Amino acid sequence: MNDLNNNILSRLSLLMMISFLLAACGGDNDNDRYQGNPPSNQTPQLSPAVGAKIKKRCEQLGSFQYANTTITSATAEAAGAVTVAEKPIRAHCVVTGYMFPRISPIDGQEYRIGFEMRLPLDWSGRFLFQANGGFGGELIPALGYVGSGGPLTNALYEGFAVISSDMGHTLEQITTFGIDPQARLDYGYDSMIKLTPMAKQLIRFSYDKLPDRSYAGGASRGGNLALNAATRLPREYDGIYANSPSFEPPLSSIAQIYDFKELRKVATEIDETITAFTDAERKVVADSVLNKCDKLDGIVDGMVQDVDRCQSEFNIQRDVPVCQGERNGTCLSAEQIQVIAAVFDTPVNSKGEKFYVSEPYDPGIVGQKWANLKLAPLSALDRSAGVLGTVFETPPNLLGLERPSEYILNYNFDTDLIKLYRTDNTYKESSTAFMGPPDPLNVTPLTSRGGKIMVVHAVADGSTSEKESQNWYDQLLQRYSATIQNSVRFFRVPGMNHVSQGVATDQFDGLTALVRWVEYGEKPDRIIATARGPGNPSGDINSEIPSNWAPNRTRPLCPYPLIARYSGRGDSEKAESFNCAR
Ligand SMILES: [Ca+2]
Repeated sequence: MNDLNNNILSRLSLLMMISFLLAACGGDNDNDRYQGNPPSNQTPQLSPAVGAKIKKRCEQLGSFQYANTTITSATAEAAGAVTVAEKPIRAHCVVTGYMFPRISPIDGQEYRIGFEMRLPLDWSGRFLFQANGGFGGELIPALGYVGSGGPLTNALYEGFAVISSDMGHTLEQITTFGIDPQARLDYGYDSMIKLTPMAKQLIRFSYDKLPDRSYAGGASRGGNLALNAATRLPREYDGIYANSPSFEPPLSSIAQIYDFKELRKVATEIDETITAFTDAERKVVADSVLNKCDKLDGIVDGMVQDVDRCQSEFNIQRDVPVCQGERNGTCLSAEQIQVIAAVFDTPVNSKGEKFYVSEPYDPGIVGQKWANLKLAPLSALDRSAGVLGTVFETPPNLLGLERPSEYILNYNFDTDLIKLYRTDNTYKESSTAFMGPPDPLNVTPLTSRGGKIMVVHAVADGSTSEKESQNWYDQLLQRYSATIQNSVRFFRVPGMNHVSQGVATDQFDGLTALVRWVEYGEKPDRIIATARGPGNPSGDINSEIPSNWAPNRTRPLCPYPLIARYSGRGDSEKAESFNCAR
């Protein structure tokens, strides 16, 4: 499931003035080298976090008190009890609890916001809000994973204190929580708003000081939530990290239904849309894309870095072999070409009105994860239909729960989309509003005080289209000019599928790059990404890496609109031979 969209500029100068005044009054440890009147395209440099040792035994953290909060356990986790890439994670305390228990007046269900927090004994002075993906409902360990393939590190390993939450409902409630209006809001953004100040006070209780620097990060829906933090909590967070987010989750979800209905037209088994576009046929299209686009970045290496030029160079109607007889895996039928073109193009209703974005052509569509998402069978869509109907529509539509196939197959893009925008006396915010981010171009409350935002998006995503992030960044460039690159950057990962995998260099550490930027002013001019071929130190091998790639091929991820272009010299398997250039 997924996750898009918009905004205020008149308050900019006032907000900047206020933030400078606050900095001058000595916010925790902001340094003062930008006090005074910085040039308008400068933002203050936040100082680095300072670490601390925990001041209590783990068990003592159980006595932490905070309004509307119950601690259920506080235990010690020894060094190495959890690992990342087979490396031991430092000793830490694990604190679990919940906030705002209540009985819903609407459905009589008990709801509460469950959380898990991990606090290193030897702490870096940093806090991460681990924004989780999917529909919530489970307590994913607060290790601080924020996306990418085969992570070699995570926030807990790096010494952050990390919180994870179930977003205000349990797994058992996952298909029905949308009936309760507050549970909708907690899932959308309100649990984060409630958890953030509590987590910071638990940090103070543990280390006798608040976090110096706070970050929100996640992938997919988690990336969307992190972007919600950017505009809903711009004073609480210094750095925002989002991998393959959606800016409009309700619409990206409905676009999946749209794709399914298109693909069904050419599926040989009607509800198994993998038969509409088989592995072999995806390879045919990927090879056709490579044939047109691989060389555009200066080297034929199985990767298409020049994503934008490729979209104009490649034409599926013209460049893919058309079957002369039956489909045989070496061509596409004429009808198939129309359907695949519609799937990649912007979804439209019967009047031609667009409601989501297009998806770029990229050779990474051969990836199994792309297929699992884009070519999901009816049975998989059925599992999400209940949530779509109950959480995203106003009033909640139980059809998705009771007869999911009917909900999917009868979905009407002319008359049903409006339900995503509706409110009534019980459900006072529409899903397009509460899923947010509410005003994604309004980044200056965060950036004017030195905060940074980093968005990474897979080009062959299959779920949340890379075009969502690209359109957002194009609008930021339009609104704020190129100076926005001092505070907000967007990186594309060619060949990668949703969050990770695909035919790509999908292993990278964006969070560390963000920390270096926020706290040390080191602009992320390139992030080194590695292919996870055999021998990768994560132990998590990507079996889709072609055998003619070095197993540890590296490429720079470049800040959009720059692309990784081969310099013309040097080892083409190494990032150092590539420049981030136009
Ligand atoms: Ca290439």
